[in-house]
Amino acid sequence: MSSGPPEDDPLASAPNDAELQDEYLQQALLSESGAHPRMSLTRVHIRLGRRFISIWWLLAAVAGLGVAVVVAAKLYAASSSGRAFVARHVCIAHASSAPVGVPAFVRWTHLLSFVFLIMIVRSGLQVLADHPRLYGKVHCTPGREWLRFRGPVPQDRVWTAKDDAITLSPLVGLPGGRHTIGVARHWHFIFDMLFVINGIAYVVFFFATPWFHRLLPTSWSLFGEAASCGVTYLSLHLPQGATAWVRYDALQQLSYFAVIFILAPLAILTGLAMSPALDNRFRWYTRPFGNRQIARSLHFLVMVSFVVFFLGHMALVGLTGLAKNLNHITLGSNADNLNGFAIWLLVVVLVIGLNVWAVRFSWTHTRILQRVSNATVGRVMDLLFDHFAPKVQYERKDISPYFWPNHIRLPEGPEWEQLRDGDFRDYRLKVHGLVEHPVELSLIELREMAKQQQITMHNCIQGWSGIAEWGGLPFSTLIDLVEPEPEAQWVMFYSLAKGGDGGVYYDSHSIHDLRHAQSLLAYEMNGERLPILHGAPLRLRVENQLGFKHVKWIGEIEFVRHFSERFAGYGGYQEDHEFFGYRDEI
Ligand SMILES: Nc1nc2c(c(=O)[nH]1)N[C@H]1C(S)=C(S)[C@@H](COP(=O)(O)O)O[C@H]1N2
Ligand SMILES: [Mo]
Repeated sequence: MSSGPPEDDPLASAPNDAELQDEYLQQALLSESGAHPRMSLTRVHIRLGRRFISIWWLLAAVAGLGVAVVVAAKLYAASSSGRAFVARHVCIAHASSAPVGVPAFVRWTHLLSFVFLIMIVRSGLQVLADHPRLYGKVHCTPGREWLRFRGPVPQDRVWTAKDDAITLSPLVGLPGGRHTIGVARHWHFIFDMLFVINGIAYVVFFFATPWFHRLLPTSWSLFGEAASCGVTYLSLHLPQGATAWVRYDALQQLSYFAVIFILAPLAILTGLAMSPALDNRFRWYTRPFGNRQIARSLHFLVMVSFVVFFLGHMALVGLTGLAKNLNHITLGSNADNLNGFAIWLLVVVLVIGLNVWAVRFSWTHTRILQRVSNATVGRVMDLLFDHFAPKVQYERKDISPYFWPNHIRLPEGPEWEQLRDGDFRDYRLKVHGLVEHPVELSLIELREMAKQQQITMHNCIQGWSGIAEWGGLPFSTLIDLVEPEPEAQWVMFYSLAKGGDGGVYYDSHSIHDLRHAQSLLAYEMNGERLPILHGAPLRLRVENQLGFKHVKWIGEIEFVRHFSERFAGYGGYQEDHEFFGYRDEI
């Protein structure tokens, strides 16, 4: 019986981070080609019924609507009823207890949320580029997406989700390149955590000080006043009266309130709704957002709303007295000098510097970024998510009509061909390592042991998902059969296929996760024999983890003390080669 990983994989003996990083960089920065187009507005199409039309038409329609609204507002504002409405609802509310000025706390949290959001949006776009389609239903059927950033899915060949990923310029995405979702997620989650901490600090301050008088809507009249502001702004005038130093106008108050107390929480909640650990355990949590795909679409629309708000906010800051406004928000002074403007310029330069540094760091210190993320984000995920055993079951009617295939390489070579051509009669699953009873099991033996069926949602890290029925051997039965030794805490799954850069595709799971009722060695999909495309003869299901950890074409299983003993030591092929997080439950 062999011990250790199969094959003479060079990485098994000499894991070399520098080489892996180099390979990663080369792959990710492969120049744009037909198969890997760049994300650009020109390629974005939105679906109208059965047809996809260019996003430019939508933008033109929005611009046309904007002009029409301005004309209507101008006509209304000039009419007697419009004048009466604006006079009756005073745009600048007279909240008497609101504090004057901008406290240091608000200025700092404002600055930090700006910096964090830039990083979050840029890395989020990079994540989006890895599956550049957005769906309005639970299924991810090609042609049924409502928004796409590249052309239709080719029908004449197998087209995996990896094939579908597009390239992003580092000017737009963090870190830029193609299929750099692992690194993008590290930045995304690190800055998410900072954003949340900053947000919590702000909310505490908000309710602990009189500052809440500035923003909290406490009377219905505010909406009439905001409408009056709207008529004024849209007819291209500025409201007269007190400045933001003393109080916000009603529209400003409502929009700031909405951004902080509606948009930001929605960003967090819709983001969490994409987690397999949450979705496959607490369906009630995802349900208000519909499902993972709708949550993903909403997450995107929240991002668009932030960007639109940001542009409008900047424009109005400029139009309503740039120098003073910037003094308010940077220095907390009401002076008319250019000090605030100078500080603003400095911040812009520093933020650009931060982004240039982050892109460079992503490529020169990829492993360090991954380790920092594992030690922070990974730890938090362990603490928050790890004890949730997946248990959600869907019904037959929920099964997805289309299930994306995903891999870079199928198994190959004469041994594989022999197995495949023999209908896997000669297939033997080898289970070894730190166990009392190592075994080799044929498919027939596996089928005879115990069978479980489950209808679950598969969550790919790239963004797509699919519901399918899986039938196979509950992993706990295998654990009981082989009796792991006490020091065995992790289980390695070695595929018969290689990964994209060569070397055995593998991943690892804790025995804790594998004892969950929904951890399965599957040989059936949707009531039929598992197709080769989806991992025949045997593939893994561990429903609280992302798809890349569900190894297909399993050849060997090894019980070990810790995954760090194998290959480069980060827990799996994608963790070693693509710098993914060490267990991705979100
Ligand atoms: N051997 C092997 N297993 C693999 C992969 C792979 O590339 N090689 N891709 C993983 C990824 S990223 C996903 S999302 C799922 C996809 O499973 P599917 O092809 O059945 O959809 O398989 C996982 N298992
Ligand atoms: Mo995946």
